[in-house]
Amino acid sequence: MADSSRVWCHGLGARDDHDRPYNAQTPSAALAEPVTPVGAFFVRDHFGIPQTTPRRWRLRLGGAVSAPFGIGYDELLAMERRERRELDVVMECAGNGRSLMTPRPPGLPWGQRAVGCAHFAGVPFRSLATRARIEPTALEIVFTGADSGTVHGRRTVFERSLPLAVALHPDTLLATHMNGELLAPEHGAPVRLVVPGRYAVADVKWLVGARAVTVPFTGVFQAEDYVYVASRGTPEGPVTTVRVKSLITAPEPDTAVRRGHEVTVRGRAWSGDGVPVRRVEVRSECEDDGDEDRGGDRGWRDAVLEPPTGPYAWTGWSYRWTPQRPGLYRLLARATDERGDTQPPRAPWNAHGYGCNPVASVEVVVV
Ligand SMILES: Nc1nc2c(c(=O)[nH]1)N[C@H]1C(S)=C(S)[C@@H](COP(=O)(O)O)O[C@H]1N2
Ligand SMILES: [Mo]
Repeated sequence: MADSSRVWCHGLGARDDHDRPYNAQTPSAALAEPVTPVGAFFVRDHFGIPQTTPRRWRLRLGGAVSAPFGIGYDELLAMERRERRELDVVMECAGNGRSLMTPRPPGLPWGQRAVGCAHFAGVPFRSLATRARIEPTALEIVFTGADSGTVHGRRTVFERSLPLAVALHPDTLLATHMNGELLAPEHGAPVRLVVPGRYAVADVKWLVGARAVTVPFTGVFQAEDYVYVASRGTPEGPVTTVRVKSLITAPEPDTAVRRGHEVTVRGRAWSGDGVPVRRVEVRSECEDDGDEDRGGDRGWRDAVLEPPTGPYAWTGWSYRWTPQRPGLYRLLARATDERGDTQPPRAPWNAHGYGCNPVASVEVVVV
């Protein structure tokens, strides 16, 4: 289960190539930081980075509203000065971990690092929606990006919808800043949507439109891709809430550890919809050792949790481990959230490879 995808090339483009998608995982070292530096933060785009400038940027609010309007960047920043909201948010691609699934579903072969946590600042979408006066018949808001291309043989723009209640939640932001800097082009400059606690496909980058609709939206990224499909059968619906998950950030895979010496196992854990992580447990399994810490549900020990920096941030954890005998060990970590949801022992398979949250593991050698 080693995460060998630090360098991989499927779909990899150049940051300054505006015609092809640029996709990259967060480097492991950056995951040791509570807030992921912008330059290290994973990137996922489908069509390349559209060239928009703050001066030309405009967001249009329309559809089932009684007062449609457009807003420019300066006006949005002026609003932000009055009602700025700042949140630390874990952003995770719904396909993160896909390469752990067997058989591997089609799609980008992400390892476990299509995830990061950043400090976002912006204006609640709710404030603009109030001004547009959404009609009572509206069901969802469709958010539109400035990027477009061909998917499954059809031209499409990047669009994704949210149920009205989620769109109007005070923490659903039109973000202009990430980690105190203006948004970078690859992360959606000048304005992106941030929907804390949902898989990152909801966080529409290069946002240029929001329209209220009275029937469920069936765009390609809503009804064909980014949906759970258990087999080749009928879709079970779009990916929404982030599933509880953990990552081991130390020790690095294949580290050699001296027996009798203490090693601090560290990592991060998070869940969706602002549900706090209640518990992280760690277990060690020795490949050469039949009994002790092996099998079933035995051998799990509680890690120490650090308080997260906010309701949507991840929780740092650590566990002191002193292996007594030499051998090849596997360290496992399992997070449980306040809802009681926990990570399954194996990757839960689905046809597009979404929501992959099996227990985290890393192999180390004790000498
Ligand atoms: N306009 C637009 N928004 C988008 C995408 C895209 O291709 N176009 N990709 C989505 C997906 S699938 C993910 S995982 C996140 C990634 O955000 P990041 O690149 O800032 O990490 O952006 C989302 N927002
Ligand atoms: Mo994604």
